[in-house]
Amino acid sequence: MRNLIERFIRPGLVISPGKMRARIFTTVATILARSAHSASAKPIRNTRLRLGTVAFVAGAGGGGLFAYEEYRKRRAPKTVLNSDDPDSFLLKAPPSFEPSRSVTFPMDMTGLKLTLYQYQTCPFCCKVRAMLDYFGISYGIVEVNPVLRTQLKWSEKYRKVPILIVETPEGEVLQLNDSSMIISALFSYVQNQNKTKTPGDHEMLRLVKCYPTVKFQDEDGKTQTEIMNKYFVMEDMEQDSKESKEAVLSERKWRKWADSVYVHTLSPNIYRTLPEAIASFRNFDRVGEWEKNFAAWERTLVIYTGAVAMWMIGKRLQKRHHLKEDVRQSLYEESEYWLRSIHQKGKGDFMGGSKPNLSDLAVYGILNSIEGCEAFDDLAKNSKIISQWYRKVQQHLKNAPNKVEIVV
Ligand SMILES: N[C@@H](CCC(=O)N[C@@H](CS)C(=O)NCC(=O)O)C(=O)O
Repeated sequence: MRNLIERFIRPGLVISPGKMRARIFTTVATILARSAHSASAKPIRNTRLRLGTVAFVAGAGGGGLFAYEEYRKRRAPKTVLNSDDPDSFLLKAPPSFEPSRSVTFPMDMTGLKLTLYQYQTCPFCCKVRAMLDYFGISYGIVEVNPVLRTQLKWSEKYRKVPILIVETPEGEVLQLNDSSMIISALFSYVQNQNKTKTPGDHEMLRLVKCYPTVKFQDEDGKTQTEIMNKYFVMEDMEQDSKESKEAVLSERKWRKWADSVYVHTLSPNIYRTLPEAIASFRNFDRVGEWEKNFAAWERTLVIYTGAVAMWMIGKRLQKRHHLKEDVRQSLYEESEYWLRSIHQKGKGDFMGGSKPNLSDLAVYGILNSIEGCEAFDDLAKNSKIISQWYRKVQQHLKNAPNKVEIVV
């Protein structure tokens, strides 16, 4: 039985599932034929014994087949169903929503017109804004109604925020989905521009094609989508030193940690109890200036239905992401882990050393999204992350290029 399974499940052996099944059937049939042959070649003393052997081998074969199928479901490489058309980034025209606010940096040399579709207090949107502010890239903001989401109706396939609309000087209109992809693509663009010193040399479309969306079936057969390379900054690493390669890998690792671990500690904390969930939504109402963008009934609807829904969802998320019974402890522990890792690196106040890198900006954005909530105040009292790191990133952001905010 073990041999049978081992024969098919050799690590590193990639063969198609069809071929694999055919092989199993052939082998089970061979074993059955061999056992029948060897049984008929010798004098038969006990017919029952022979039948028993055949039944055992057939059972073992069936068991092996079952075990293999189970194994295959768990281990099979994710089946790529299709990857998006490379031109799927292109829109015929920008969506018709006018920004309600615009952030302008007079020194912005990108030549791009950016419009961010966002929720002011969504951690992924805060990550994008932190990056844009830090590098002095101008943008307009369209605040999306979190319940009705009217402002996203134009987006055919993707219905999450942030979405960034990029209008290039050549007249192309691009739709960029997913905070990490947006950050990587924009950062790559700015880096390349700085290197070539040709602000007019636009290559945004070429860059975004490095981040295709791929659909695949996960182990439970559900269709999932993934944006390839979203933590990769597209730049020439050939001539870079070993030290800077390590820095690139570390930045990538921590950006991924921010999205796959740290961000998941937020919701169960800010929606920990129903009163806390309502208070959090009231804070979003205030910080997001909802009174400017939404009708009074919309705000009330969002605050109360949102709070009840998120309080219930928060419990599920707590289990799914294996947070502690006292969810605050998970928030404190992950925050301390981040801070400790910076200290262990010993290169400066930030993960990026003496100045924040993209992972610092990602973790900052995530925490910034809950500033004003009870969970943030508790974190400030119970972890040094706020005083020793967060406020320092905030200071760097304040020192970033001159910023002019215009409320339209
Ligand atoms: N991986 C995405 C996640 C974006 C995301 O989940 N955004 C939430 C808001 S915080 C959203 O739009 N949710 C709406 C929905 O899931 O339908 C990113 O990094 O941008």
